Amino acid sequence: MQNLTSPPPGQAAGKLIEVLDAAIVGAGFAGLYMLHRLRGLGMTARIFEAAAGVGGTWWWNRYPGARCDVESMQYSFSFDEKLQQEWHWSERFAAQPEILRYAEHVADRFGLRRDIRFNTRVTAAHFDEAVGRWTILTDRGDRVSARYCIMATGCLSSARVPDIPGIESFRGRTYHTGRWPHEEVDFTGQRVAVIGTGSSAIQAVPVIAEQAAQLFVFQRTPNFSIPSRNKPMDEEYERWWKSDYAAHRRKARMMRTGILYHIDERSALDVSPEERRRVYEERWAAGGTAFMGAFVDLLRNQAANDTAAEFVRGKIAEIVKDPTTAALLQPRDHPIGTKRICVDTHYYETFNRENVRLVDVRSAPIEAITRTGLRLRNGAEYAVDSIVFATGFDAMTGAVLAVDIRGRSGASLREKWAAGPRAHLGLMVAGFPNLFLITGPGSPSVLSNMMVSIEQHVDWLSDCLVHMRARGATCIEPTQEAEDAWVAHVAEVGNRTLYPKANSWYMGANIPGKPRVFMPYVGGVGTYREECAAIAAQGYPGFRMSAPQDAAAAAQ
Ligand code: FAD
Ligand code: N01
Repeated sequence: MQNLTSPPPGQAAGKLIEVLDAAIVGAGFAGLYMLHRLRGLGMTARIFEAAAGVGGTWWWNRYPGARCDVESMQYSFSFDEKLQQEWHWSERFAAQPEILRYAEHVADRFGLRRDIRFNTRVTAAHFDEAVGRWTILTDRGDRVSARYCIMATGCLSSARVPDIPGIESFRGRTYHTGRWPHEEVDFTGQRVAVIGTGSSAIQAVPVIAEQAAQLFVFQRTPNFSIPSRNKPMDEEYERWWKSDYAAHRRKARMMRTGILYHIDERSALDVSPEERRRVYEERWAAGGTAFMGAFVDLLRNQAANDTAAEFVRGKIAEIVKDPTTAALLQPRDHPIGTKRICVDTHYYETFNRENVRLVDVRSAPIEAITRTGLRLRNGAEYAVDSIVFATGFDAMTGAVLAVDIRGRSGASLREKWAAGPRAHLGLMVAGFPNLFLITGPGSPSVLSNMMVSIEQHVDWLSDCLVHMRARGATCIEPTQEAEDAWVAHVAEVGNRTLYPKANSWYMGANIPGKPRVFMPYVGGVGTYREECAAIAAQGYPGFRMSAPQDAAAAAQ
């Protein structure tokens, strides 16, 4: 058992720098709002953030073309009416610098920075049953004692570079989209390789193609992408949102994805081929992820899904002039939408440029990175000046498990999650009292407008802490039965969809050795919100609450 005066096994002692009500790990949107709410409850709280600034995703992902794909009027906080009225977004889908400015504005507006310790990575969090507190260690050798430990570490913050032999021998520059440098990167005149064709590459490729002398896009698996139809913010549209922001947000919170857009309640199979085409054309012309709302059963019924997939494959064939390249770009290995649907600005058109070449690394994988470029298994060599890894993240669990988290009796979260993540409501883990996960696995998280999901988790948790305080409780933990039932429910709902058919990062399939489990909750943001609200209204069944003196007893 760990106490405040002895460090966890294997860790340097470090000085006890402070005693807090709550330690928050991460200063992205989740951490920022969490800190704001906890302060409002009169708690002492501090954020520990590995980066030098706030913004999380938007601090790290500075690659060319990075922007959101949930409309900015919705991809923003709703908790403060003045904030949402006063902030003006310049585009339908804001670019990374503007979203980062927004995060910085929020931090300044609510005076959050004074309680954030930047350039500080949390390495371990160990629960001390004797006192019902967490001991948190950082890479600066600090030791912090906190009643509550809140992981706001992000679902897509653990950047991943594949294990390709020879990376260290490359003489040019290498970049990862999720760890982009802060100084401007200029590819003018360069031969550039982009590895990967997920959302990040699909945004970056058209912009890099405009600079580079030659761009090679190394594709293993093609993805479906819908044009964003991004444009400067329409004043009338902005006025409409702001005319009754609160009411529009309320509706969005009850939508399946937490995004206010029209979902056609018909089956794709119940309409004529002409009507189906008309609907798809309309959605394609409007742009964005709302394409997947064209019919209600696109993610449940393979035949329905095939109609949408075939429509997009047809569009790719229309746009891309070279038939071999077009065929390579057409996804055929997964139902549309079962990997995160991508949203682009002229992605497919980019392959009509003279200086851009698609390289199929499905048939001939990248065998090695050499001093001068890349070599494929078929012996082909590509000499380049820069390599951009658009190779994604150890999603949903990577950042949490990078921290050595130990609960009751020193049990390790890594061990508990060895066969896949287990958390009640995606929020709390049995055996790990007072540890909270914001948008954790088993919650709608990455299948939703993350701002909506972040606010919902932070609000639920804040209300829960108020409830506990009113009852003199300082310790909360889900029961094993409740956790098991929720994990089973998440799997059951997931299995009713087409999602498990794809080798996606939702399934952990992008990380060698990661258990193949569909991690997010696909039951819908509105349904999930109602479930969480009902649990709170009923006095938190499925959770055990206790005071410090009986915290240890509660475990027995
Ligand atoms: P993050 O923003 O990831 O912040 C987590 C923070 O925790 C990071 O700053 C990280 O440095 C820090 N951290 C992690 N581990 C530690 C540690 N051990 N110690 C200290 N600090 C730590 N979602 C949408 O809903 N709509 C979009 O349009 C959208 N676009 C996206 C575009 C890109 C390029 C990416 C990568 C993701 C996008 N997302 C989008 C998902 C996005 O991650 C979320 O919307 C949201 O920004 C997550 O906020 P967060 O605070 O939960 O996590
Ligand atoms: O990462 P990804 P991402 N050789 O995992 C390839 C959000 N996001 O950063 O599919 C060759 O999707 C890999 O190939 P394969 C969004 O949620 C949003 O692009 O494994 N290729 C794949 O093509 C998104 O889903 C936006 O065969 C290799 C790519 O790398 C999530 O972040 C923008 C390889 C990784 O794609 C992650 O997106 C950006 C290898 N050895 C991100 N290893 C918006 O638009 C990997 N790949 C809002």
